Amino acid sequence: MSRTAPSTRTTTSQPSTRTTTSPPGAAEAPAVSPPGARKRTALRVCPLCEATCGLTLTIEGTRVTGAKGDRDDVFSQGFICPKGASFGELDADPDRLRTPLVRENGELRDATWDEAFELIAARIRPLIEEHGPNSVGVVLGNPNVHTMAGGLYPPVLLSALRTRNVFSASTLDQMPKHVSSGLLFGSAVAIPVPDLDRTDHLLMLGANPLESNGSLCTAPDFPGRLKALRRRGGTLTVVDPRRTRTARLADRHVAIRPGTDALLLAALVQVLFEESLTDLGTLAAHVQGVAEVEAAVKDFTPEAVAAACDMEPGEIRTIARELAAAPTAAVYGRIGSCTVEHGTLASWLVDVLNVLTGNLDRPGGALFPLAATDRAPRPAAPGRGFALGRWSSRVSGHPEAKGELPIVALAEEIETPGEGQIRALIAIAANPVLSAPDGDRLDRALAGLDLMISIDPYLNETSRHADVVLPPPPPAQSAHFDFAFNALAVRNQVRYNPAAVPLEAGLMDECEIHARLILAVSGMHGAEPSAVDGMVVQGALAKAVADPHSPVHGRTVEEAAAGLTGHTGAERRLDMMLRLGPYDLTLDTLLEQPHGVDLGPLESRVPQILRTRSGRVELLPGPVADDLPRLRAALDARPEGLVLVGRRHLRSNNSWLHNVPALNGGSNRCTLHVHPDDAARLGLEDGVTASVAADGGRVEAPVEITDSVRPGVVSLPHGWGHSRPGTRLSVAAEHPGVNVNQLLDGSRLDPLSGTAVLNAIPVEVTLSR
Ligand SMILES: Nc1nc2c(c(=O)[nH]1)N[C@H]1C(S)=C(S)[C@@H](COP(=O)(O)OP(=O)(O)OC[C@H]3O[C@@H](n4cnc5c(=O)[nH]c(N)nc54)[C@H](O)[C@@H]3O)O[C@H]1N2
Ligand SMILES: Nc1nc2c(c(=O)[nH]1)N[C@H]1C(S)=C(S)[C@@H](COP(=O)(O)OP(=O)(O)OC[C@H]3O[C@@H](n4cnc5c(=O)[nH]c(N)nc54)[C@H](O)[C@@H]3O)O[C@H]1N2
Ligand code: SF4
Ligand SMILES: [Mo]
Repeated sequence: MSRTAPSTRTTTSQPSTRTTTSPPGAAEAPAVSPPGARKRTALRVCPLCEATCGLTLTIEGTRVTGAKGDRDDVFSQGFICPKGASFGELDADPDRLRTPLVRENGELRDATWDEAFELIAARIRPLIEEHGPNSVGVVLGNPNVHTMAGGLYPPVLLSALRTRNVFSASTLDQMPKHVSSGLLFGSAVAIPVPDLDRTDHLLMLGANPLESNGSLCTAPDFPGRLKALRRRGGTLTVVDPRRTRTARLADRHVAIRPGTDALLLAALVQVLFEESLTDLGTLAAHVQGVAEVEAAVKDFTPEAVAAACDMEPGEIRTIARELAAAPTAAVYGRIGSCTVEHGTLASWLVDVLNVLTGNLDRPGGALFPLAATDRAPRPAAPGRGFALGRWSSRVSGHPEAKGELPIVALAEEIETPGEGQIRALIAIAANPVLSAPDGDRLDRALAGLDLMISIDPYLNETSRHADVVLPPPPPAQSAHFDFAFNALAVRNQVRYNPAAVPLEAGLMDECEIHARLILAVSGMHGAEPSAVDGMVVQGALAKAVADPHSPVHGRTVEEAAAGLTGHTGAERRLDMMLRLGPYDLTLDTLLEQPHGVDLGPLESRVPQILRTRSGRVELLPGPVADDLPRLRAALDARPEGLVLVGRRHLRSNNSWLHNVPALNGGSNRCTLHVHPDDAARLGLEDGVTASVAADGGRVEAPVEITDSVRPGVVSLPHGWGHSRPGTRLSVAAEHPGVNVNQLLDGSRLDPLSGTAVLNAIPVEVTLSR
């Protein structure tokens, strides 16, 4: 079928969704639907969380007026949550920027795209020439994993800039998992995913998929899949200091003391050895270091960890025995096991348990997905391994991980004079003023930059500091492909959506924004943006034609390039990746199958996926062994006072959905959850204002008394604190909430991954007067 065939179900003729790579600005469609505009539908994968549900959008004229689950979607089969349902409201948010902004005499004003990119080119090049590549910092935020532009262009930007000052939301999130995977499997992106639909037993730590809809485990209708696990006789154990909606679904809920999961997991490993319950099965031939792990955990008996975890030793033994006895089982840890003092050790221990019980890489256990845009598999061979700390941050000497420095170091790298000081910052889809520790300090640091550029649809707490704001169009006007989440999905599948409505006059496709930014920072301002994609395609094909395992081996680059289809540079790159990938797919195949292509259940990938130097799973990596004494020291820790943990709400998404009326208010509020016993002791009543103090600062929030938190634990959500001046977030500003990350000064982190400690923070809570 040809590329122009409608790939969405339309009831009127499909408008051209072709995006231009020539200078934009020409009117393509009216911004507001004419009265009586015909209704049609279009398919679009939801970009608002990792579940990647297929939506059917109702479109009147050029406006999205409704969104429901796409029943025919090969993966999500009609599932949707309230965030997906408000896609239209988000898309039409009147506060979204519809023109670039540039700073003039201290004030931001509307500008043309040409003005914006000219300003960037004129200001950034002299800076780089005078102060070197590290004078430009880059911050990549979470929505980059939810957009095509964010998947395709930041790597190109970083290689053009050659800066070491790279920061991202990963060091507020999953970097511990990347590091543990890098060390265990030789690849930071080889992340085993629990086989939700086939497992007999799921041990889940620090995750609340009934609110978050899942993370590092892409599974539309995660709640339904957990219920199905129970229905088929499987068991679910949830470890969480809060009795969450997920915990209420479980056979067993363990209200662990926050921050102690690594101790619990080490004790589970110890019991497996002590009671001879390890059984690696066919994996054994591919694993080294089992005896070394046994020796390393021998002090971590259930009796030794019980007091720190606040659990009974007998319960720990039972959990270990159940895990070993289950026909198949998966251990899965997320935010509450990552953004803590021992995040990398906990992430490592999760997979040590999967290995020792023979569940790694087998159906029903934890498996490595194979995405449509992954490289085609090749024969197993030792790899180069994973190196940590190849360089360090300038001011505090934090080691890099996966090419990034800890985001907690961003402010000091801007503030501290000297060679390598960050003078210009490019923030793409990132709001670290609210998402990262000590936003007040970051606020001051950002205000002192020579140049700041934000690619962001909103003028918010972070982008208000920019000298140039480049707004991407609303999601309905962007094509969509999940580069990140297909590689983390519980089933191999692939979907592509062209833009559902044409680009509004005056807006620019986000891929083109990125391409033009790359040209501007690399001294090529004025060149055609398609040149960026052309260079990437040339480079990738040159490698592929020389690679004996590639489907294009032996052909010329020109031949291979001539076969690519796609209306935009981004589409051609996607087509190339699909053709070089494992499934014999092309862009045309995906356009012909708009509800997606199911590629089957996850399959074994060991040893072919391993990239360690030994070619095996290296079960006790050196850096992990070196960090164990720090965990041993935690055996004796007994925090006296209260500790703080976070929480997510189904109708939230980090810091940026509070401007959508349907998602703000109701039960989604920035309150301090306090257990009734603690409330009584502290003299707090429901609704009073409490003052919460920690080593980084103090905030005030209304108290909500609930026994869903365990005694000794209080909880505040993140992403709130929309009270700063100079933003354009009219709805969010009405219920601003407080910024929980103001309680942190950035000094607490997991040393192996550089990830900020955001959970298990000692706090003092008092009645506010
Ligand atoms: N205390 C505490 N802090 C946390 C967490 C926690 O659990 N507790 N969680 C952490 C986690 S897991 C994460 S991932 C981080 C997230 O932190 P960030 O990466 O900073 O992400 P958001 O807060 O979601 O902000 C996203 C920004 O992207 C913009 N945006 C939205 N859509 C688009 C788009 O299509 N294109 C572009 N270019 N921009 C877009 C939004 O306007 C917003 O400015 O927060 C972390 N912070
Ligand atoms: N609705 C909604 N969905 C989202 C997001 C959102 O903001 N809102 N954000 C998205 C993003 S960026 C991510 S990374 C994912 C995160 O997805 P999840 O990891 O599922 O995130 P949370 O819902 O924060 O669940 C973390 C749980 O860890 C618990 N916890 C805290 N400290 C500890 C501890 O020390 N030990 C244990 N065992 N548990 C602890 C908390 O009580 C909480 O219930 O969600 C994504 N989906
Ligand atoms: S679960 Fe996630 S992907 Fe699905 S509709 Fe809700 S926000 Fe969108
Ligand atoms: Mo995240």
